[in-house]
Amino acid sequence: MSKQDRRDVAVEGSKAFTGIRLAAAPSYAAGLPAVKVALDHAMKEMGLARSVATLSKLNQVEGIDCPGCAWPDPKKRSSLGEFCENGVKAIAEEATTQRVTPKFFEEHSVIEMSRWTDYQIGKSGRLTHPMILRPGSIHYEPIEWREAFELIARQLHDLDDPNEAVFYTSGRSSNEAAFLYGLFIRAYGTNNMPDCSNMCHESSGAALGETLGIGKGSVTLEDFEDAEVVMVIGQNPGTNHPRMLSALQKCKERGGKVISINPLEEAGLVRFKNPQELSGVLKGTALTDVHLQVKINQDVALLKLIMKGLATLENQHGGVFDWDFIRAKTQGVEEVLSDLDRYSEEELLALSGVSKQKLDEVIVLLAQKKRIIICWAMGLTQHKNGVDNIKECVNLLLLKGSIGIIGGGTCPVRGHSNVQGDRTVGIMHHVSPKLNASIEKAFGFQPPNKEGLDTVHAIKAMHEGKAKVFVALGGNFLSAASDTHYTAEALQRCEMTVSISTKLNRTHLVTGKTALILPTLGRTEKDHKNGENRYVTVENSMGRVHQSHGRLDPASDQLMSEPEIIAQLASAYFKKDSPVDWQQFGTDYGLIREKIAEVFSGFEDYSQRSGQSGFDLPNHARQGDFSKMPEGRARFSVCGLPRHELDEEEFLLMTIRSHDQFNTTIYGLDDRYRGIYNERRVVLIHESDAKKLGLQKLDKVDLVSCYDGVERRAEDFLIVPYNIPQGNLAAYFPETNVLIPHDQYADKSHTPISKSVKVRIEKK
Ligand SMILES: Nc1nc2c(c(=O)[nH]1)N[C@H]1C(S)=C(S)[C@@H](COP(=O)(O)OP(=O)(O)OC[C@H]3O[C@@H](n4cnc5c(=O)[nH]c(N)nc54)[C@H](O)[C@@H]3O)O[C@H]1N2
Ligand SMILES: Nc1nc2c(c(=O)[nH]1)N[C@H]1C(S)=C(S)[C@@H](COP(=O)(O)OP(=O)(O)OC[C@H]3O[C@@H](n4cnc5c(=O)[nH]c(N)nc54)[C@H](O)[C@@H]3O)O[C@H]1N2
Ligand code: SF4
Ligand SMILES: [Mo]
Repeated sequence: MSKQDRRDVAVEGSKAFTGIRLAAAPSYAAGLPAVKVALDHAMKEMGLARSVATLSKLNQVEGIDCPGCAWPDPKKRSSLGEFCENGVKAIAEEATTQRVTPKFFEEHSVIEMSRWTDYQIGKSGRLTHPMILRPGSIHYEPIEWREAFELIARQLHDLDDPNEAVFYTSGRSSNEAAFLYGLFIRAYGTNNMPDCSNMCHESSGAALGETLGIGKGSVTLEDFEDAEVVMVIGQNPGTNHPRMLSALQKCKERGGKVISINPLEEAGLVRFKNPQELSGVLKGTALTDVHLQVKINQDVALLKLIMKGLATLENQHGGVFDWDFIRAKTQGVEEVLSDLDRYSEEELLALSGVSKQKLDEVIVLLAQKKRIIICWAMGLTQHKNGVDNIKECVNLLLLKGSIGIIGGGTCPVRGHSNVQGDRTVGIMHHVSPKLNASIEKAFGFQPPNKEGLDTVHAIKAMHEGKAKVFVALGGNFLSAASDTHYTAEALQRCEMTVSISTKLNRTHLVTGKTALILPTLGRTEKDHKNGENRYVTVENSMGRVHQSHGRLDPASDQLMSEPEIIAQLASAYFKKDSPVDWQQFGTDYGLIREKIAEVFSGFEDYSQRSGQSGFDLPNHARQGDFSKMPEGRARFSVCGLPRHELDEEEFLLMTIRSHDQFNTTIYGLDDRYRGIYNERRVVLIHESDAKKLGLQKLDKVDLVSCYDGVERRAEDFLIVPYNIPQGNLAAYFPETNVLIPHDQYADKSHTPISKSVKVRIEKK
């Protein structure tokens, strides 16, 4: 065998095709096929006993909080199980019986593993021991916990400036872990806290903060029962938030209407067979009343069309806009209404690509309704104008007086199960003088006042050698971030990269000079200490905080909980030289919760109130109270149209999730709801666009982006003709992240432009 060194590590995995099958997309989501797929996954990964132990407690009161998405649990839980197919897949992925042991690392070098697909890497199983990849070595070897902490502490001390370290967070960590992590990072002396939100709902936080004064949504789950209209924009709930379909079903049963705005007609939004109800399994509910097939990133044009139509009706008959609300609670309406006059209907219709007839249906539907909820996700946030996309939704809701009422409001549907909580308890690269003052009061040290790095700027800093240590609490930074090859170089230039992880992923293989893997407990596992089974707490997408209790024996007796790992690292770094007693926080999470309650408002009697179905955090937008805004009012915003200067042969590509993945974790190779089986390297294209390029179904192509004269190439994709607007393409991430330049991101929020990448297609 030829001698290999670290330079041979592959940044992208195997691109070999896996044997595609295409079929018609199903006419409904969920139903019995979902139950079957879920059970197959559970049995294959966990076996019967572990399946029963986990699934019977999933999302039940004081059970395991689903590690999938952040959709909330209903107050009344179903006895048939309160979870979905993808919740089961998330559990099975974590509670798998496969193990990545020291022997595994002895047998497989990082070079060999780097050539596997993400699917193969993930299927290797749970990490069992702390491991180290020493400089120059291509095999990880075991390391004692104590030695690992000492090594990291020494490396952190060796930096010239704490701002040369970067501390990433992914949204699965508990409030307790995230708070302690943020505290350690601030005590160490930096605000370099990029987190997965930066790539996700940061645009929502920025837009909602500026317009309504709170970066979170205003509705509760119960509001769906009272809503007259729910608009689902740029979101695929059938796959990514499956139990949201039950909420839409309830809304429909009470006479509500559902409007979907999406370049794809996602199966999950068409018809839903609720597996938790016998009648649902048999009949199903038609969910979408009107689907507007908008072109990629033309939502602002479409929302302007809707508001123009409503303004015309208001001028004719009145009663369409809520002037009492607008006058009492908002500012800036005149500018927004006069700005609408600058655009012609023809121009906006051509941009948005929707039919006039369907548009009129939506305008009529909205005209007389007030209880309107707008839900959205990555289809709105991951564009250059992501923040404006959301501000335009807020404009519509403010015109209708739909915020701060029962059955109406904003609903950014969050991704990871605790991504919202992590932010609430202090994972934030921006400086908050108020938070710094509270921390100083509670802990007796002064947190740093220099702005920290977000995800895109952290990557740049590492690439430029300005940041040298990368620590990740969860996640898979390399595969999740844009510009995979640039991000790889950034990580490889670091002195040290550290991952606190449950499962093996690509970020463990493309590393700094020294790399450490610190294996941690997952949500499903018992967290025993001093005879006590500890629990953690999380916040769902609607601001409710509750407990999660692990139920399974840990994957290995070497695992440490996330709070304990952070506490040990902090102790190794500070020794005795800190006003914070880190060790006791690592032991007693109740103490962490007491401190959270001291630092943040709304957490009074935290431990006790988080029991049963938990408690709601304060939310002034939900109460319709905008008195804390600078002018005491909610703000309308004038938003421009996005500009995409596309060359003749260029398309706009959205990089989306299949039904068989959780971000960079690939559960399987099928995208059942889109009729695509056993292949991920596909590109969805309109039939007429394919024809124009002389392309046939399953032809092999490369996707190529060209920004600032630099060509980036995603090789080997298969053409799949699909019902998608002309000029638009769709393909899965993370395979397509190689195409997205690291310096292309949203204004203000800095979220990468994952949903509007300019590419051309090259036939092979
Ligand atoms: N099973 C599963 N669940 C998940 C995840 C997962 O990977 N798997 N990920 C979790 C995370 S972290 C997140 S953030 C969420 C993501 O949840 P989603 O945002 O639903 O996920 P995406 O697949 O990125 O889908 C974006 C949707 O927006 C549409 N879209 C794209 N561009 C546009 C546009 O310009 N305008 C409009 N109107 N629509 C557009 C796409 O067609 C697609 O339906 O899901 C969470 N839940
Ligand atoms: N092109 C493109 N890129 C995108 C997106 C897109 O739509 N298009 N979406 C973006 C979005 S919305 C997001 S949120 C990011 C996701 O970015 P990340 O959060 O970084 O990625 P994940 O795939 O969710 O992380 C999976 C890894 O987390 C670890 N893990 C799982 N559970 C736990 C746990 O309980 N504790 C710890 N410590 N580790 C755990 C496992 O090792 C697993 O391999 O990706 C972003 N990237
Ligand atoms: S909707 Fe989300 S949180 Fe609920 S069971 Fe499914 S994946 Fe888990
Ligand atoms: Mo996300």
